[in-house]
Amino acid sequence: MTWLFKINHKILYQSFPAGLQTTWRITIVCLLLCLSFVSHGQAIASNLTDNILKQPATEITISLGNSANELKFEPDHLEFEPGKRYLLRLNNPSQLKHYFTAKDFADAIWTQKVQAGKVEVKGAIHELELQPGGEAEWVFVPMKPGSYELHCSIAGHTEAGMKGEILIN
Ligand SMILES: [Cu+2]
Repeated sequence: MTWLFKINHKILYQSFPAGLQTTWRITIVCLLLCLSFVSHGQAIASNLTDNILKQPATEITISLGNSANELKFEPDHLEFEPGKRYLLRLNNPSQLKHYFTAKDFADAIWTQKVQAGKVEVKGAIHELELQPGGEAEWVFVPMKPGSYELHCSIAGHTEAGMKGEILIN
């Protein structure tokens, strides 16, 4: 590979008029610098991802409603630190269907997976629907600090108090 590059370089170099040779040399240096930065950056990124995925996940549980069928999240305030790996366990102990809706929060995290029963979903998730007795596990890494709202999008539930706040800080 190197010899091929050298030959190509030499041929190209000699084919340029004298004035352009310096420009060519500078271009090559810049190109090589760029390439080394890009590959270095990628190496750092993949190391980071590897390290984060090896982290044991911090477990946090949230209930959507409760056994008395009160319309609230328990707890209704969650806090996460950016760059740490979390396992959020969601459950619905009530007799009503509920949603965990937190679109801006979902945009501020990197989701590794959502698992419900024997199904594992990868990629971006914005909303989870939990049937009575339902359970789900959400594994993610918070990325963007901020304060995000959480609510249940079933008609009337947010108004009745089924809302909360999620902080990444
Ligand atoms: Cu609800």
